[in-house]
Amino acid sequence: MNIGIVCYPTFGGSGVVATELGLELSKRGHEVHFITYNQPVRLDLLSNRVHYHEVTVPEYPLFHYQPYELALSSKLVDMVKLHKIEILHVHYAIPHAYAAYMAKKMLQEEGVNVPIVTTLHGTDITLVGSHPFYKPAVTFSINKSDAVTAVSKSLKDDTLRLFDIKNEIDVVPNFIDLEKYNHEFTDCQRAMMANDDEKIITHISNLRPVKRIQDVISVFHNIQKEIPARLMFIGEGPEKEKVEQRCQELGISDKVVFFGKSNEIDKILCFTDLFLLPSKTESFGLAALEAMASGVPVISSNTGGIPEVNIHGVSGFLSHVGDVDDMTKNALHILRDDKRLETFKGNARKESLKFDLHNIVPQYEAIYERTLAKN
Ligand code: GMT
Repeated sequence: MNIGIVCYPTFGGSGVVATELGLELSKRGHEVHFITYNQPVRLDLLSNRVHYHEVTVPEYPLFHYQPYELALSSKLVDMVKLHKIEILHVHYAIPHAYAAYMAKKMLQEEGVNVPIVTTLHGTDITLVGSHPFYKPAVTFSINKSDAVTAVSKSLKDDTLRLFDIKNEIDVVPNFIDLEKYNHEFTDCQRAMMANDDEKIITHISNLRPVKRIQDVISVFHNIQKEIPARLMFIGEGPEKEKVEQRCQELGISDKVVFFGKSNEIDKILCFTDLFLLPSKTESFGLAALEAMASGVPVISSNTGGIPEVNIHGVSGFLSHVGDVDDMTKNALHILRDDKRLETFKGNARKESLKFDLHNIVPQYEAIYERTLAKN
């Protein structure tokens, strides 16, 4: 198939999933065209079956807001015609599903039919999309898509609860390239980061309020009172400064490292003992899955789709949102006993196998085939 993929090209989970999907589809013999405003961060391998087409939005002083949707839909029209793209897979409803529908309508005028598959990722539904300012457009775009997928059962339920949806929604969970997180061959630089007796705890996110980074600090603060430990933060975002300041106030700055944005999280996860994800809401929790694939147990909140990934008492533990004491108790339960820690590490890796990209990517292929057959 000749597939067009539209996504946010950033470090966010939706962009990562879209990029990894495109790369795997190309390995499976499909032609893949990424259409977005920057080269996706994990798209470092351009091959003869992977293409990137940049959407540029000319700046014009009349516009208070530059019309990205318009530029995107025009680019989609051009690229579908030029490269004979058969199907468009858009990740994140806002504004991608809307722009793709406009492109589809324009193409129909020229006798070209291109079906649209929309994948819902989370904040496009739970945080942003259901806002009254966007809701009619998001509802319309989902209903007009030729196929709709959600990354967890929880997100599907949220979508049906928050919007008036007439379309079927298939649940296709996020996936992971397990090879990439197989640390047997990684040169794991643990000694550079911590002493042998210290446990390493990691958090990865875009450090936005929804991630409840203050809870990460509170849990870590409690842990390091009991056992020697260090905390690694990966990512950039609006909460970072507040968190740095809080670390100073608590006198733990020397035990906390901020790595910023990184494309090599596997190299940090390889020496991590425990992953913290106390989010307020999370449709899936790709970062938790990446940790588990690296054999890292997860202490998380029990919100949204996280319980579909992190299995309570097996790959880690779940607590109510904001229950820092319970998270601390669970973290110490795992970290205090090396034998138990090894068991949880093994379990985490084992649970991640359910999300092997070789099992999940064919589900998208089947949806493309079904959608093309109907159109
Ligand atoms: O979590 C974020 O803030 C980024 C966001 C995104 O759209 O990139 O992540 C969402 O999609 C990811 C990939 O499907 C999911 O793993 C995340 O759980 C989801 N985030 C939220 O629901 C808050």
